[in-house]
Amino acid sequence: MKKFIRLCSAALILGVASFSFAADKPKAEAVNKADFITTNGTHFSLKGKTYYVVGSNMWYGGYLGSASKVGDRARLAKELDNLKAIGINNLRVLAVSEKSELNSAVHPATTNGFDQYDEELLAGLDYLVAEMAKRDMSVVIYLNNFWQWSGGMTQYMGWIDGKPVQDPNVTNDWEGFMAKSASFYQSKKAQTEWRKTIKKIVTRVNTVTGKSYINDPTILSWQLANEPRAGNSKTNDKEKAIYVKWVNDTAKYIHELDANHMVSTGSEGLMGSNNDEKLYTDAHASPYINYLTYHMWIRNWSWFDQKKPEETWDAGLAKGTAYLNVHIDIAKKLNKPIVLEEFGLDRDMGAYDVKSTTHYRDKFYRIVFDTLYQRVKAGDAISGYNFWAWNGSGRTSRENYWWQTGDDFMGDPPQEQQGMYGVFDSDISTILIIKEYADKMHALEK
Ligand code: IFL
Repeated sequence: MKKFIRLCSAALILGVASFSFAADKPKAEAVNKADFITTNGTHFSLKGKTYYVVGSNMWYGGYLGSASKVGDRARLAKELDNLKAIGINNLRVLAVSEKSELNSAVHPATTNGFDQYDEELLAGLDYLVAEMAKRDMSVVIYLNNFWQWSGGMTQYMGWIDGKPVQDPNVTNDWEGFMAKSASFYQSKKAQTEWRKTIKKIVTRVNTVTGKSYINDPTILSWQLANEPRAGNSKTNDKEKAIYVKWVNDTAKYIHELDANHMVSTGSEGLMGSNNDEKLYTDAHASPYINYLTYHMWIRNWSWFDQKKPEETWDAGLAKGTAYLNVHIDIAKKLNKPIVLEEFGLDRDMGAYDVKSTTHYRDKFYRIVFDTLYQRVKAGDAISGYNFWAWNGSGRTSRENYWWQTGDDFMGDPPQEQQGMYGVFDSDISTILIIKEYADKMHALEK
């Protein structure tokens, strides 16, 4: 008992004490609050300095970290080293996937049904977090997906209905799919089951480091989901209110489990909020949401046509930069930071091949980086970005570019052609632009 009290006192002197009760033995973890990234008005702060997210998306990081046959730890180390070398300090990754019947969803999944976890695959996330910590990188971990490529919300609903999720499929029934996905917020059963998964992940003890996730400063924030939307294009006020309440209540729940980390939504911004500024603002005004997120997709949103680049570039880019700026102003009104946590563009003429050129993508990356950098320099609410996505050394040999189980994981998820938006390690011109702006952003960390 005396020893236990001494441990408590030591931990309290360092900052916060918390205890895990593995094998009935309380284990004290020394936690220094100052090691965690927090908000300071419209900026992130770490150890007295402003912290900028200079990041990429790599949803499959936990997959690579797994010791199972789908994992590839040597590749993970290489990807992290390469990203670190070009100035990337943050990754946005998927925590869990739900087993789906759809080919366009990743297989295997970490979750095979309610309470059925593939522990070996889940431990891949532990390995990833441990490897990122070694490289002084931070991670944003999302706990669900509005889209079907990782099972996600529709898979929860499929388990509840007891039917395979075939229809509505995002590729053949866009509106129907979104309505089904958003029905997740209203299902008591889905929310109860999902909270069990949230608790399992958030209160997890890392099997590699022995450290509780709650006490690990590598985690920048828990994120509710990838691109949650209130519903489809016909979402009504009642559904919007349900969504805002879901954001608030889930974020509150996560903060109750974990007092150390920030919580974010994963929202695309206005385009994922029915172009309704009130909806977007209400969701991010929650006291439990620490910063705003947004995404920018000029081709997905038909502002730019990759097959008619010259004709559509100017107008597309004008809309894109206006979109970048308007969200930064919304963040200022809420006095919170904002992160552009996804953006991307096709290779030239919509090619997927690793050898095809990236003239327009390079121009696009430069404009996005520069727009944000100028606003960072001006002291505005923008706190960084994650490009979508890092393919690194992943390659496909499929003639149709569609992912099949066992293929290399890429930043392009199985719902999309492999090579569509991801940056390969051979895309030198793009990588040089990423590095140029990463260096500029890091130079502003004071
Ligand atoms: O792959 C997509 C991903 O699901 C996402 N946003 C857009 C990406 C590219 O279409 O979150």
